[in-house]
Amino acid sequence: MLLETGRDSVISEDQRRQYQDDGFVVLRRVFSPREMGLIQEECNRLLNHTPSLIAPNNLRCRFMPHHLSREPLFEVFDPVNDISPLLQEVCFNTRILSSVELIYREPAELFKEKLIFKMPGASGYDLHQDIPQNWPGWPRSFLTVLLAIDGCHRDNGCTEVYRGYHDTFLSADPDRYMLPNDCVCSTRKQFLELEPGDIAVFHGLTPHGSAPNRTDGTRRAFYISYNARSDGGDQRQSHYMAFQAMLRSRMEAGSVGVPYFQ
Ligand SMILES: O=C(O)CCC(=O)C(=O)O
Repeated sequence: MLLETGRDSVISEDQRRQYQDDGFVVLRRVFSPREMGLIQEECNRLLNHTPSLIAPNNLRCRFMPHHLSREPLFEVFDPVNDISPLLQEVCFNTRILSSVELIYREPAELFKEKLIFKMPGASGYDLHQDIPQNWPGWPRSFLTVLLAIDGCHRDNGCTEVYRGYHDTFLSADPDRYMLPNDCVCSTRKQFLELEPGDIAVFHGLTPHGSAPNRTDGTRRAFYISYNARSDGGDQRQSHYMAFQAMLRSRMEAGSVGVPYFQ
């Protein structure tokens, strides 16, 4: 066990209410500078010492174009726990898990996890809701804990969320994942500006996106998603099987080479 033990839930009743009302909440200094040093080193190890993993045909990896040159930049490991015992420990750390369980008022299950390296110049994400409307059985209780590994600010493309839309799908077309910008009101936008060790929790229907990283440093963040146990139980394995089958058929149709998982 590398992370500190002994601290339980970090969410107050007021913060829980805020999550219910707004669809997101920010919790500060959940992990200490020492813990964040370990997590940052782990991200360096994953990026620099496992270069054979990072390939367009590896189903674990995705790339994002540079916002100006369109050059593809490595973006994400999804999943990552099977190659990082430390990040797996983060997903089950009681500070996170008991906060999520207080929100749910019942046990939580890990649904998926992804480690995003937003490289210098990487494009942002268009506005979307995480729960795909056309994916039957996707748990409605799906939420994401965003752990800031580097400082997340406006200049490096922090996640931007919109308050109070988390009880409904916004797209009129269930097959359209990305949303038009005018389906949300700009006055409801909040930039999730976070320091390393802070977390934000946001609901799977909270519309969000981000701007490009316009700095010369990476902006790493760990996105850990859960569902309430009563909402389908432990679905992580079945989710990844279905997700990778979808990626595989997309890649095969796009003739980018033979997909594999490593
Ligand atoms: O990290 C970002 O820039 C946003 C990521 C995001 O919106 C997502 O993964 O759903």
